[in-house]
Amino acid sequence: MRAISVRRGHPLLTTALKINPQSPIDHLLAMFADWGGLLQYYLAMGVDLSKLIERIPKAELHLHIEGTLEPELMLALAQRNQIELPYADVDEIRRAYEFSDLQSFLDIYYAGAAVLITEQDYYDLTWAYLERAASDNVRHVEIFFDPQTHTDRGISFATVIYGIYRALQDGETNLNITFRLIMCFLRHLSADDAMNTLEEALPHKSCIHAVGLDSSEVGHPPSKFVAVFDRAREEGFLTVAHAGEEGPPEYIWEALDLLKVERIDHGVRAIEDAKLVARLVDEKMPLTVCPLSNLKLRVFNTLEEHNLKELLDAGLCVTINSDDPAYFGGYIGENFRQSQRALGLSAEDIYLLAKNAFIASFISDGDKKRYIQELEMAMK
Ligand code: ES4
Ligand code: ZN
Repeated sequence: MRAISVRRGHPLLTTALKINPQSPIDHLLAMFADWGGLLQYYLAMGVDLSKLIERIPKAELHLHIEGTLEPELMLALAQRNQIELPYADVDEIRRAYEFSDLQSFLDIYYAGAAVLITEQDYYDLTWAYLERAASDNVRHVEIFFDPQTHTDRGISFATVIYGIYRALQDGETNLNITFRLIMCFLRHLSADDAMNTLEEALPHKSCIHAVGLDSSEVGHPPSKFVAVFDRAREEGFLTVAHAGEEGPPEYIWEALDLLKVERIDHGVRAIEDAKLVARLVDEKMPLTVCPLSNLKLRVFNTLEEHNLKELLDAGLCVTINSDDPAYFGGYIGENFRQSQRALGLSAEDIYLLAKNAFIASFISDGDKKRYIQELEMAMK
């Protein structure tokens, strides 16, 4: 299995030598031509970097707080709020997580979020995530929340944001994790709905750093939200957008040119467009990649086939994140560990991925420097 993934996946060999990665003869020729690179690659596959991964300080930049709702908490909140769930126990909930694509996941994800009612629910949800993050040595988080998932059920914007924000403040004080909050618009709903949500958020502007775009990608291009993002930037918000997860590279171009984003969330389909890759490299545009999410939603069939290493080697500012860890089977540490094993990432790759996240974050240059120094200490 592994030899096959080397043949397909080693970008130095395939791009520099223009070999046919499926041909065993070309593979052999390439092995002689780039012995050092291949040797390094094989060595990295066998090395146990889990201790290094565990101890390095991390920043997580792509995390939907609603996607951290573990089955245990879902059941507890359903009971507390007297909500009927279609599941009897934790095992039944986990068995329902049989996704075949983004939409089949989103259907279950929005249904699960219906147990969140009170400010305390939002606090408990966020606090549980922060404790998990602390155990992965996460030092900074930039979390997404989807107000429309809640306000459309009659929950007030204030309830949602106060609960999340209070937990984040407590996390900063008690767990030493700094934070930014990013409000996402659900792209399957109308641009008018998004504009109304933006207006609802304005009284809470000081708590929200940026706006983003998530939910069903295909058929809902960034161009649908130009006016909302223009207004958001006028109001002082930074912008990000999910693009190139299931959607085509054109959506990434639109996110850059029309929504003027600071980061692309996912962006893995950029690889299909060489001009786009060159632009992303040139602009040092970060990609918040989520390997286990992409695996679970079948963006890639196996983790060995994920293009994260290719993107990194192409010079892109790639970061590793967990997206919706309660649904996709792993928090950020697990995303690092499984990616390292499947792709043969070296200690240098791990360092770069962790450093990129601090560089790509929305914290001050002074804080970035401080965290990167911490990272360099942990590498020794
Ligand atoms: C999401 Cl994986 C993913 N993609 C788009 N929107 C989302 N919302 C929560 N998870
Ligand atoms: Zn996401």
